[in-house]
Amino acid sequence: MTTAETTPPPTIRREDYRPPAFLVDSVELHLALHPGATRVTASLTMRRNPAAAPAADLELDGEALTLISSALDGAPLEPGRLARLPGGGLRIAGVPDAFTLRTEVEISPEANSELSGLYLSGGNYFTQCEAEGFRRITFFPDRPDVMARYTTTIEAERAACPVLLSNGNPDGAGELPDGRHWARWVDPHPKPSYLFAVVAGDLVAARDSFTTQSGRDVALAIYVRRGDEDACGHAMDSLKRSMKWDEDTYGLEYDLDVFNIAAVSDFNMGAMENKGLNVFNTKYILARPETATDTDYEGIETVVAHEYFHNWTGNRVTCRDWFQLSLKEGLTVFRDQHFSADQGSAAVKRLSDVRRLRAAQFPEDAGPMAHPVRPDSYVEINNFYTATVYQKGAEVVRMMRALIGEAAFRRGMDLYIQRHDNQAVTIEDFAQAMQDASGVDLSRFRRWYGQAGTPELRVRDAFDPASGRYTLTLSQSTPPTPGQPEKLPVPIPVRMGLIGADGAELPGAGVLLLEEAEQDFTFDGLASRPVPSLLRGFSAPVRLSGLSLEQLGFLAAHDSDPFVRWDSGQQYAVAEMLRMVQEFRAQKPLALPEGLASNISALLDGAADDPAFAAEALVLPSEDFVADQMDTADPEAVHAVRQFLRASLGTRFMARFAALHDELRDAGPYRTDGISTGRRALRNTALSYIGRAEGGDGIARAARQFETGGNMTDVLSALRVLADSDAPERETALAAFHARWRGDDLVLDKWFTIQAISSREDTLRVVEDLLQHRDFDLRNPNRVRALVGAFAAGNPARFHTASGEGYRFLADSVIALDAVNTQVAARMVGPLAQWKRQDAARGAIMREELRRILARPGLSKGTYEKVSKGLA
Ligand code: 0A1
Ligand code: ZN
Repeated sequence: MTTAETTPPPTIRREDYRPPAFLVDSVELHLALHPGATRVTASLTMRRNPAAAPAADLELDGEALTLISSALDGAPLEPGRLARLPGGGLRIAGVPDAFTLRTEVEISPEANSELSGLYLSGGNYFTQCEAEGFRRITFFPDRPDVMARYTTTIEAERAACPVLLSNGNPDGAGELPDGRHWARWVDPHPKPSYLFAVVAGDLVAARDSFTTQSGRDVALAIYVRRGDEDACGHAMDSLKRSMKWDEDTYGLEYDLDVFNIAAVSDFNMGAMENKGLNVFNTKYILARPETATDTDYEGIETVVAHEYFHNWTGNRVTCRDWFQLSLKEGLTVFRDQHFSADQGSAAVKRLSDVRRLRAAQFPEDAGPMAHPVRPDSYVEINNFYTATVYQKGAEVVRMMRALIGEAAFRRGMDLYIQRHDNQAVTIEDFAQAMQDASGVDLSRFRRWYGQAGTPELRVRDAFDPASGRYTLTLSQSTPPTPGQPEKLPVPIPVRMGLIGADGAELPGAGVLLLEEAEQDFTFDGLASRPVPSLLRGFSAPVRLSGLSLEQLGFLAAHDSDPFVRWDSGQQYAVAEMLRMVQEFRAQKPLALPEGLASNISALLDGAADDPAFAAEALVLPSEDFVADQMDTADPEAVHAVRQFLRASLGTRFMARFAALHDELRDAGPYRTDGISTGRRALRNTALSYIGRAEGGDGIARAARQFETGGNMTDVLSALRVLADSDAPERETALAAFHARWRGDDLVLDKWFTIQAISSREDTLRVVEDLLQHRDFDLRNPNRVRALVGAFAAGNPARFHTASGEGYRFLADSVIALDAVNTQVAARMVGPLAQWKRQDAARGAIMREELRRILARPGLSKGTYEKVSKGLA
């Protein structure tokens, strides 16, 4: 895992893909669990791959394994035929065409702070094998195109581990001497090693069942720590709705007798789709009204659906190699977004998906780690679980569906699964199925998979009153990205409409397909110049420019498409904020722009009709989003402008915000339907404005809401207002929150985050103190993300403090983390690598800090890749 100072780790290239020399038909695994020394015995039934170049020797991946014994077809292997490979793998010389290999290794779950392979969390055993964790459990050709049938036997001490779980269906259990017991699991479906899982420990299950469309009963269970079984209802309900949705939408039925989920508090990511045994970060399972926010509830629904949907898109049909990661991830995100949209307000769901794409993926696509949805090379695959592979990948699938139509897309999915069930395939195979099912030529469209960078879409228009002809000129270009200086045009579906001066929709709405660098589209028979409504529903992941402030204001008020209405309002605000940033830099006094004020006023007028939409639209564009539109960011100026606007809008509309805050109080029990969450969102947006207003009673309101709030959404919104203030109520509330929730790690994460993202000037000091807090733990990824991640990625004003202390803090954290958990460490580097966006002075310090990290001996290859690419 670590690299010598002098030799940079190797780059893996897509073009170097070769089929595996040996295949594994079946795997018989036996795990004897002990915290410090677990014995893993693996019997692999193997044969030469007829489709591969012949190889004399067998090479297996392995990492952090102690080899105890090995035998080929029952005969112990003489040491002379065995060699250890540099990374820890094994080479066996001169193997026959077909054979059974048996190896016995020892591993230490206790010593595994990487949380990849088999590890301990709170005394219980969990595994994480994607992408390359199985090699930390046993010697194996650990690559997704080797698909095998697994039988797994687990044995452990009964008292410590009453629950023993693995993939597939249960197939026997029994007692052993010395208080130990065993359980066997058989997974009938061939799978790649990254989908292997074992969970063992003292867990309790919340249970339910689901009857599939063909009438089979599936036993559902969610395993959690004792005491948490009452917090699984929302996850279970989301699971059953996902199972039903996949049947209704794609005819896809679950394929085992049991579906198990286990929740763990120490986890590198959100969750993992292991076959029949999903492992989840507790953050995406546990929810009670008093501990989880509306955002948490939404996250649970989405992630449960995502992992469930992987059963077909990812597990039954898997990836040939890791360059194809978006084959499963882009498609599965597309599916979970579609599912969530179907559960509530599709329009509001789309806004928040787009907001997330712009916040995470657009900057990535414009930065030093920019890569195509199907990358060409990597050093550490764990660095490529990115917003580009996931979110942009989903946008590409979405565009494909728009191009070929819904019915053809469904036929394409059927064909894809029918053709490739139980295979490890490529993105090309997916595109081919869509092309064959639709008859639409997608050859140009495939550029979306190979080209990095966010296309820029520009619009010009002209109207000829004499002929009534309106001409829209659309042009596109994609900026250069590392390794890709020249870009080709990509097909961009632009869903659009035309709006008349009175705000009415005119004929001519449809989808324009921009395929060339520039194209004209004409509309005849118009009485006057219309306003174009472009990119309805955000029909393509591009940056749109060319509309005037006036047109944006008009669209924000009149368009029938909620996405364009929301986005035009946001773009309007961005334009004004950029202008104000210039004024601030020129030390001119700031004033509230009347146009912006009247947009907000109009939103407030209509707020009651659609509170969820109003809540989204009333929030000003984030500091990062505004800075992202500048040639050189100015975090201080952007922060000052945004705070000024929040305060002046709060002051101007105080009475109306106060009325919303009073009227929208929850009546009755907590509910998570779209109406209820929309009302809470709007109410808390109002509170946040009042909290900044001059002469307002925001602190008193927040303090009251903090004390009496009946759910975490309201309590946390109130605490956020207090934590941002200098009021004495701040300390009292933070202390009370800590005292009340110190036993609940997910809630305690919120306590860390709220302090890390406070706009107060002393935030960095506070964060540094929190790093020493007895409840802080560098080994827990959620806690690290809650404090270090939230500060570096969620508090631009304080992270980019001119002194460079924020940068030093992050570099120190990365260095400390790299010795504990390299995956989490590498993921923290991002904000430092964006130095080109900052001014020269900040950029120089950021580079200095990156160099300091790079100079550390024994740096992991993941962190090395992020830092060295960040410096380039
Ligand atoms: N396949 C999972 C994501 C995942 C990736 C890597 C992990 O460990 C390093 C864990 C989870 C998903 O898409 O949900
Ligand atoms: Zn996934």
